[in-house]
Order: sequence, then structure tokens, then C-alpha cells
Amino acid sequence: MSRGLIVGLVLGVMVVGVPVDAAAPEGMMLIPGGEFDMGDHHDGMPDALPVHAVYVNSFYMDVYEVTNQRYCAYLNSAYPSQIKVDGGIVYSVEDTGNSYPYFDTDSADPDSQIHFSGGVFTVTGGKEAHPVREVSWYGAAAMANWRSMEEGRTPCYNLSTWACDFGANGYRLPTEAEWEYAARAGNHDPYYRYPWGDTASCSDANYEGCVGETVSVGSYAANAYGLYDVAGNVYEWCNDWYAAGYYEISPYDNPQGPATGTHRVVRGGAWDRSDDHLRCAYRHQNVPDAGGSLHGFRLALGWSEPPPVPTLSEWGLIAMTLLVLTTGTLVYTRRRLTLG
Ligand SMILES: [Ca+2]
Ligand SMILES: [Ca+2]
Ligand SMILES: [Ca+2]
Repeated sequence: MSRGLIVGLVLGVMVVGVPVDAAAPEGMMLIPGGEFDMGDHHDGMPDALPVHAVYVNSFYMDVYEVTNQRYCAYLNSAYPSQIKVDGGIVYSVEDTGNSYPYFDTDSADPDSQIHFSGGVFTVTGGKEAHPVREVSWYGAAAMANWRSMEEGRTPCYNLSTWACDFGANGYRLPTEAEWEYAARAGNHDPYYRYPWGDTASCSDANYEGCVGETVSVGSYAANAYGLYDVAGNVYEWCNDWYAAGYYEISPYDNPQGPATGTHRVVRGGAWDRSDDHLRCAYRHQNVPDAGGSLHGFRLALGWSEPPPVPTLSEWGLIAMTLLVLTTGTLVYTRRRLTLG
């Protein structure tokens, strides 16, 4: 490559800017932002009405539900500096009153598939790729903060107030609006009942009467955004407090749910819940300190819009800059050769 070409490229890039590398964090998919009509388009579920227009910014979402293996890696990394185990239940080391249980190991709840002994957490053999369960909303938020710190990001959650800083660049639970938008995966005309269409069978997802247990994540087809098991396997914690009447007052722009509440939103149904719970619009809730055999989660990450890709006329400017610089270099080089 000639010197002129290199200089031209550098200059061209400086003039118009280039798209920032938008490589997804490991195991995540970029969900392109946009508007959709959130709510129940089919069945008249009172708490999923009215259908209302919502805009969500682009964000990243875990492709899979967080597995036992991933959650176990978090527990082993966080123990004993960040977490303790008391009566088989995991808490923050700073939680002197044991007010915010994170996770039940199998000695506290036989439904758990993670064991703790001798200072080490291990997954029940064969359950490594199953979604983690018996994890509370707090335990999901705490893992989000841990992952943020592991990658040098600013944690989103205050682990005392449990407030989420949406301006931080760390991991968090998806909002309820983000979750539904991601589950629908761009199918807005028509709006389907499920991520794939209007009817469900045991070949689409893991729900009541199909398997009778969790299955390894990714055992069914992904939705159109490439996300697996949004419907079924385990319910997924969302960041929002639950309020039955929230859709009456929801803002248009990136709704974040009510400011306070008693229950957090869970979405997507589970291996032991009917196909009704798999519906994209179906809203369910649970108290934040209660994990259960039906409850897991996946993480989200906010995404800043990169500078726009150069337009056609901007590409023209780059090409002209290149041409001028290359020609200039050729003339300069030839003159020098002649003189030499
Ligand atoms: Ca799920
Ligand atoms: Ca439990
Ligand atoms: Ca249980």
C-alpha cells in the first residue's frame, strides 16, 4: 500500500468516523431497537392491556438462560469474598441479617442442582447445561454485578437498595418491555401469541406436560432474534416491579416499570406451567426473595448507538481524498526520482 493510500485512509476515517466495533459480549445477541405494540393482542388478559406503543433502545441479551454451570462459576468466584453460605442458602457477606437470599443450594432445597461442600460449589452431574433455578431476583442481580466487575464494567445494581442504574455500562436484568420486545423478535405484523406463531406444541418449547423437568438450554429452535427458550424451560426474572395496571400509565420511551412494589416481573413460562404462560404478552410475578424450581434468568446489557455508517456522499469524499493524496504522492515521488 502506498504512503498516499495509507494517509488517505487515515484522513478519510478521521473525516467521517467509522462504526464502532459492535461485537457482542460473549454469549449475547444484539437486539436492534425499535417500536412495538406491547401487550396482549389475542386473549384479553386484563393486566396486559391496553396494548400500547413502546420504544426500546438497542440492547444485548443473553442467547441462553443462565445455566447451572455459569451460575456455579459465579458462586465459586464470589466465595468467600463476596458471598457466604448459611443453612445451605447463599447471601452477600454484607447481609448480616440474612435479609436478601441469593440462592438455595441443594441442602436447603432439593430442587437446586448446585451443591456446596468444602468451600466449593459443584453442579449435579448431567445438569451443567440446564438453566439455573432456585435463584432469587437478588441472586440474579448480584450475578449481573459480578459479571460487570469481571469485565471492568460499572455495576448497575446497588446491592443494598437494589436500585438499578441504567446509565452504568454493566449487566442487568432486562426490563419487562425489553423482554417482550426480544421475545417477539420482530414479528409485529401480525403479532403472534408465541414467539413463533399462534399455537404451541411440545416440539416448540418445554412446558407443562412435555418433559416434566428442565432441559439443557438450546434444545428447541431459537426465535427470529436467535434467542433460545424465551418461552418455556424456566421463567426469567425481569428488572421491573410488577403492577397489574402499569400498562395504563407506561411511558412510551424505554419503560422501566413502577418505582416500587412487592413482586418482580417474571416472563416466559416454565417447564411445569401451561402453554398460557409461554405467551409473549403473559405477565407473571414473584416476590424477589423467592427463587423456585421454575425460576431462572438471562442478562441484558445496554448498548450505545455507534456513529452512523458513512453515507454515499461521505464515501465519495473519502474516495476523493484518497485520489488527491495518492496522485500527490505519485507526482512528488516522480519529481524526486527525476531530480535524483
Ligand atoms: Ca425461559
Ligand atoms: Ca427454594
Ligand atoms: Ca423449591
